[in-house]
Amino acid sequence: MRSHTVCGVTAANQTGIPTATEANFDGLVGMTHNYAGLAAGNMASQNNAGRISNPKAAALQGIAKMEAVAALGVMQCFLPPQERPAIWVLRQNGFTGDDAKVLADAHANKPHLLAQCCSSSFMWSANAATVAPAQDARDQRTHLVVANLKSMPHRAIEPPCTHAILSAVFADRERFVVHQALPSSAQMGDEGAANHTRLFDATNSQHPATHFFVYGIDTANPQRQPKIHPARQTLQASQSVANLLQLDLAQCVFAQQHPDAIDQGVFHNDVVAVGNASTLLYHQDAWLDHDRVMDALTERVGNSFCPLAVSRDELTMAEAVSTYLFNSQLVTTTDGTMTLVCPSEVEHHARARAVAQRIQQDRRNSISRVVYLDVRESMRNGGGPACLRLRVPLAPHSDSDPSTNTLQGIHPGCIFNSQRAAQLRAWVETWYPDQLTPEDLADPMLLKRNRDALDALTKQLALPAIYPFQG
Ligand code: SUG
Repeated sequence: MRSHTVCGVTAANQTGIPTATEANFDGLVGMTHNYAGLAAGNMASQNNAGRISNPKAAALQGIAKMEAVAALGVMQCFLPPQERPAIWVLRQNGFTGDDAKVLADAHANKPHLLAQCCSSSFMWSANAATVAPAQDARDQRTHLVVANLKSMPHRAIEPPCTHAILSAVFADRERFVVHQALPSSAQMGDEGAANHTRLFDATNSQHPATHFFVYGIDTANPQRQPKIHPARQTLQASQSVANLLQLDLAQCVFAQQHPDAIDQGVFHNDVVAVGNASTLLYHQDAWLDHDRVMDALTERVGNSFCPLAVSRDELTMAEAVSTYLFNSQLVTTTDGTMTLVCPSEVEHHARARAVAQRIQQDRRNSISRVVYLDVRESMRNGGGPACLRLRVPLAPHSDSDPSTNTLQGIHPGCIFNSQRAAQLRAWVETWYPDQLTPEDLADPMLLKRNRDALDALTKQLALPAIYPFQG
């Protein structure tokens, strides 16, 4: 590996105001949040299978996380949960009768299918869609391509509702295009923004942004693929997403995940890399053809490109996977510097914490602060801070001309602020169970409660009907 850890001379200028405002949309944790061991190749999901979950604590951790990130000056928004259990999926699988009978029969005969229908996996909104802002798209509109998540059955049920939610939140068709998920063929596995990073030169708004797509397998050339765990993202899907986003392909870089990394539990690229503006923090063994990838990024991102490699000597891949150092959020704060928002697992791991400190103390990059957040309930299913949020870069706007402010295109009910935080906390306290066991998932009262809770929430947020039960 050639050394790419020292940033270009212009890196110090990265403290300039970002060229585009970025909104972070966190997925609200659902009230059936549980540990069913559903995600093959995701170590935390496998290791915590069967554990009793704490949906209320999980949802409150998510709200506290949003508060902490909003306090850094980041535009914070959120997406409502999906309806669970997905009773319609049970019916598609041949279960009949009223809802209580469907649930009881599924619990008795196909408990794994019931668990899939109860997952709160939509909360990891980094997998909801891939996004490109208006300034990067040929038609000057912001594009969102819903991810098909076809590799994991419990996640493949998310896209229709994700599409309905995103269409309601980004309802302004002049500004936003919400695309349906790609067709779910073997060639088209798409896991959304978890495998996509938009890099740009914060010192030069004229320089086009670079879209970095990472895939697990090229189905036309499949010899280099993992041996143990599934590769979820295909090159073919990444290319189709880039097309739908209306990007100039000259500004896209496609890189393959290292198959050994997938086999060690790197089921998404955001487990080993995080980028912001022209900074890219990543593990040395993240990708095949490391040097080619770095050359391509250096050429496109421009002089301010600031790659920050972490070597395997500093942190093994297994440590990266268990601590989720790279699943931190890297955000530009109001003073123009960057903050690394890490899961508390990093703080409690001496070597991972040392890496975070080393990066923070190195004056050659823009990262001036590290903060630690407790998202333990999500982490136990393999979802760190970065998994919990979908980044939506917005067009640059001038405060003096509010008509150019694309925030106006976002559904106001989904914009997070202190009032909304209080409202969401009260809503969670009212509806969410403290604990959930696998048996609880078959309780018809849980389904009814979930529907009542979602109905109450969508009314509070003034959202249109987005769930199947709302007809
Ligand atoms: O798809 N876990 C999710 C975690 C997603 C993390 N997202 C990002 N890396 N962006 C997954 O593997 C576990 C559910 C369970 O086992 O009950 C789960 O789906």
